[in-house]
Amino acid sequence: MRTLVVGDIQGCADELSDLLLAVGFVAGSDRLVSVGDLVNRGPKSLEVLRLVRDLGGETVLGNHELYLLSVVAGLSLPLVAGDSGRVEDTLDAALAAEDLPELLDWLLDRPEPVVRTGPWITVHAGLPPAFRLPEDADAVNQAVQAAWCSGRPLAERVELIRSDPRVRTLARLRYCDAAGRMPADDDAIDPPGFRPWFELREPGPLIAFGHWARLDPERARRADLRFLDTGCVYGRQLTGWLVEEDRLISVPARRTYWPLPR
Ligand SMILES: [Mn+2]
Repeated sequence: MRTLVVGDIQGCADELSDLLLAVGFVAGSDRLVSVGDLVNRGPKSLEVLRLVRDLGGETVLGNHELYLLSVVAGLSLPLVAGDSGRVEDTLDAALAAEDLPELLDWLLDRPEPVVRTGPWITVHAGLPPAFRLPEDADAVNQAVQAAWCSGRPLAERVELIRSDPRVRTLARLRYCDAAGRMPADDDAIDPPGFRPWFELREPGPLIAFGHWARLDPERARRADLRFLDTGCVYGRQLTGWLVEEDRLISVPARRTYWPLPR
């Protein structure tokens, strides 16, 4: 049995199929783990959710899954073509899917919906400097699964999850300061007083992460990091990490689905 940890897919179902083919992925025997952001901006979000679920895959919550939840719960309005100033979403097919409730349960009703622990760590964006393993991971995972399974109305459950500052940080962190504070502008490049989160953590267990298509992979080249977001939706590559062989493998995007911001 092999394990493939795949970077940000963002609706690029064709490239996910290409990557599975490239590694000779054996359904039913090999294991698939996603770093999150399965959906949005690419063309086939629903197909990606179904494919990863049907392969028995696991994922952690990315910011785009949190956004999908917000839209489903009526807490955010979906962005449509023509909205001025903001790019549109590509979640329509997922939002209309009859099996969306089952797909959301698959995302959230699991023991480790936010941070996957074990021989290595899987998280969407990163871990702040003081985040303790496994205690803090256990606490946020339990909080999110408990909220999702609380039986409360959907909007209340999603609000509980998306307003949890730990969830927000783990799904969005790029730069922070020594206290774990993030810059006001999420998209700023090298904001003064802040550093990439991994430069502020002591070396520790190996962490697989994504969420940062503009990060130079050389900057994250470290024995205890596997950085997997190579910007497939932006026309670059989809990358996976074959854990047992400790090998990165990438397939090219079939086209540019979205402009890389800035
Ligand atoms: Mn992300």
